[in-house]
Amino acid sequence: MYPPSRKDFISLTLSDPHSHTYNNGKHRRQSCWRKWKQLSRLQRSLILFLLALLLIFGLLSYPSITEQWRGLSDREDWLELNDKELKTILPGVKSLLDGAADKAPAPVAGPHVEPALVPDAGPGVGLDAVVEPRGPDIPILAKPPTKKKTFLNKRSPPNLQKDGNISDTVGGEKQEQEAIQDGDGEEEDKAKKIVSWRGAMIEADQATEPPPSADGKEAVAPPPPANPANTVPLEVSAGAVDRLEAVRDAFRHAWKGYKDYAWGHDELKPISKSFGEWFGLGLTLIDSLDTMWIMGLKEEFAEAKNWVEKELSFNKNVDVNLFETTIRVLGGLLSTYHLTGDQLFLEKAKDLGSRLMPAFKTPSKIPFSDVNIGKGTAHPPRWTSDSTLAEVTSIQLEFRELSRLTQEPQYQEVVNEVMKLVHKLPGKQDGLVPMFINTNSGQFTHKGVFTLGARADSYYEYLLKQWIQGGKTEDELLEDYLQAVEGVKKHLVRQTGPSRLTFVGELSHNRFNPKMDHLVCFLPGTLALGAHNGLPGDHMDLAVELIETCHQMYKQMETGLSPEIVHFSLQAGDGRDVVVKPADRHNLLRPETVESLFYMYRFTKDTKYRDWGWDILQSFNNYTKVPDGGYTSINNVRDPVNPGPRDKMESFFLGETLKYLYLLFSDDMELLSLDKYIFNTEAHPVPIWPSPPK
Ligand code: DMJ
Repeated sequence: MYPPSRKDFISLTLSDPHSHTYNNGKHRRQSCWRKWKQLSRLQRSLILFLLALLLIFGLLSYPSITEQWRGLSDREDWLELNDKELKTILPGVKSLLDGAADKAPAPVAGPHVEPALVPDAGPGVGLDAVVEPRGPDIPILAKPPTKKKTFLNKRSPPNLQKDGNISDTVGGEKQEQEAIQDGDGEEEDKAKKIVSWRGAMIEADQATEPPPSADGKEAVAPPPPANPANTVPLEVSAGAVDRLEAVRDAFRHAWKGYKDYAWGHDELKPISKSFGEWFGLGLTLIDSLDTMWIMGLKEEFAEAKNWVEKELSFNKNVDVNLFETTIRVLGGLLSTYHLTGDQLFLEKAKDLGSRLMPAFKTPSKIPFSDVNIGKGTAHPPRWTSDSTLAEVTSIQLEFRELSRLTQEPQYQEVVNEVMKLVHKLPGKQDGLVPMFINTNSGQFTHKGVFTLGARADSYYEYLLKQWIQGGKTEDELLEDYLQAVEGVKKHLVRQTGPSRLTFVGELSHNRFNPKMDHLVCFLPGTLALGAHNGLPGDHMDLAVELIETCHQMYKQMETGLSPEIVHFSLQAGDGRDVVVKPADRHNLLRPETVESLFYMYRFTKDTKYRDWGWDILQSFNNYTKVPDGGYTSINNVRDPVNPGPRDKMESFFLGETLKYLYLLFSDDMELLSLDKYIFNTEAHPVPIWPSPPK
């Protein structure tokens, strides 16, 4: 008898050849199953456990692997474009702009109201004198991948919220790590529009002031790539590039964004390709007028002038800030009038000046902060009857010049009155002034706190500049300035422990705080200007030390851009000199350091100041230039991979920052000679009045 055949064997050998694969698989499954059954229970458990582990690991690592690949390809895009840009700017044409200065004589007028109804300088810095070589205007930053321009319902994508390892406090990683962990998991503002730039997601309507991280928490950037060289800004051989042309290119790029997306409005929002309105006065356009004239940008200037002629009206029901409107708009119109000789700008300045006058109708004659230029009413901020000290003492250059030009004394009278009151006021400490003054009582408030930064800065600047503007005849101004510089040296100047960097801190009820705003970097330039005008030589020594510190505030940051505020280490053992807190890491494209570099170069001719300015321009191009036009303020100067665009281009970037860079690189010392012009605090030059005959 034949033993009964085994079914599986029979089916295997007699099956249709076309079903081979299937049956073979079945056979394999069956034989695997038999093998599995032959294993001990322990062996089976071990295998199952290993398989489960593999499955979990695979699921977890999938998103990060794909993300890494996506990030890598983005970075390759940037590098490719950086390379292209370098190639296009290296053979830059030597600009003939330096020869464009006007050598016309300064206005004839005394320090008080003197007739000057005709433009004193004529077409001061003539556009016609300028040959305009144009290089290609290729943005250094590449376009972000379009797939990231999207609407998301979270503040930032998951990969931006943890994992950061960039330290803010140089040498203080722990604090940063805590902030990183605390900042995790926010899900607010779900409906807000999110836009992407350079791999980062931001809200389209971010405000100017520090990011919403009241307690120092904020979303964290992804870790830097393994090879940091990939993200470090590419070096350009300084001598090989025409620096003036590079600044003009930067201006054109900024202007393009403004023209395309914000024409006639106050500020460009370059990421969302929209605009922001503050007073509705075309702030950026007016702030830019004299910069365009100085740079010889004829077409751009003509278009802007046309807008001023046809569109700019001050007859509108709008509350404006007296200080900001004075330094940006009134100052911009006055300087453009002086440079061009075009009556249009003086007429506009007169109209605006008269509309600002209601601000001075207060019990104390200290002006209110806000004026409605349509209704002719003025008021303090809603929460206080105080005005900011810097604001009421940094409108004088402009109002005094308006009186000189119009022969109407009222403008000069109201601002001189403010200076007289502040001169006599108790509450100063060795020439240092508190930050607030009450519009009812005319007294200082919040006494005992002293800073050269926000809310006080330009008080000191305008003491010196008014004295120079007025032909160095107004002794009280000089007295107050000299006393203040002594007060600064006595109470606020210190050196860091590690590298002996000189800085200006703050004083709060006799306690020293080693904190310095970037705004304070106007001081080296002002001190140098004073020394140039015959004030003590040690002012210049201090200027030299302070500008080195301001330079370090840029140099020591990963992006080469300064944060808004730094703290300095006082102990030698602290390791690093500069400490940056998480809430202070933003950069608003501010001008103060390049402003001081300009003064320092003019007075010393030391080319290191130009090189420092060049480095700053490179960093602006590397980290704040937006591909389709404009530059943006950023959230984090410590993170070159994700600087965190804030979607705002401040008007002073065109009015001041780029103008001072241009003047820094120009070899023509008569281009707005510092012996003929005084720059207001928004970089708008007005003439120095000649001394009255003796
Ligand atoms: C400008 O408006 C002026 O320079 C002002 O004096 C300070 N703030 C900005 C620039 O930082």
